[in-house]
Amino acid sequence: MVSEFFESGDVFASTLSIARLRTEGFVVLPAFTGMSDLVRLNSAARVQLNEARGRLELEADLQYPGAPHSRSGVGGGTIRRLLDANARDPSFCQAATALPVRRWMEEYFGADVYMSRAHHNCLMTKHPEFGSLTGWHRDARYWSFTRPDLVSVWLALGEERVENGALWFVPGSHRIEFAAERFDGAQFFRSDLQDNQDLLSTAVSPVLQPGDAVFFHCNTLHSAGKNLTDSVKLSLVFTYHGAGNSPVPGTRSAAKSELALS
Ligand SMILES: O=C(O)CCC(=O)C(=O)O
Repeated sequence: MVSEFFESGDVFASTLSIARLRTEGFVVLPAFTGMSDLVRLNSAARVQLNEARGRLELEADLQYPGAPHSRSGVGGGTIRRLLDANARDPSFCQAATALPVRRWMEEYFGADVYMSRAHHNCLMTKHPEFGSLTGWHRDARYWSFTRPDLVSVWLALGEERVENGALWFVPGSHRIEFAAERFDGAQFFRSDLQDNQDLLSTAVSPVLQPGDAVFFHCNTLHSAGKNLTDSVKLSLVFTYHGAGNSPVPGTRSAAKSELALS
């Protein structure tokens, strides 16, 4: 099947968005997915969510604020992430490996591109009521690569805004070196410190329309709130790095082989 993914966005003129990502740590690429692909992705996502097969991460397992207390309690079966997304449906794999993604990443990294199957690579959900909020963090906190230079693509399958738990980002935070004490034991950015509060007051939450994508650096501080609407929010998330930046052997980052895009 010839990919028509992302033809609607002018991503081949990627230089500006790459410059923005380097400066801000994130960049929104509007209408990144064409309508027919978006329809396909959404129907595949609903099937996956209903079937709830394969490797799943439940809200109850994470115990983030607002999560059900246990798997056996009320809402205990609420799914947060359906893992191994690239292998779940051909449309997901196509989205993850689409030519415009590859070209953008090749230009950004200046190297051949690999997708991590160990990190993200998921259909991310945010359910009403039992979907938890995610505190301020850097994705690189638990990742082990030669260097922390990876970029994730977050593809909105529906509208994302503050009310349904959209992402928040701190512009430029990927370029800041923080002392270890600015994070708590679980590597969340502490909100009890004045310096941290000052920085977090600069955060923004871009509204995403269905089919928009936000690309963000693995060191960009980000968070997300609860879903206060009555519809589940669905997004596909994939993470990329350049050749020469490898997962450290023996770590979780090396637990699954990489997918070569180039
Ligand atoms: O949707 C959310 O709660 C944020 C997810 C997130 O930031 C992550 O998984 O790294």
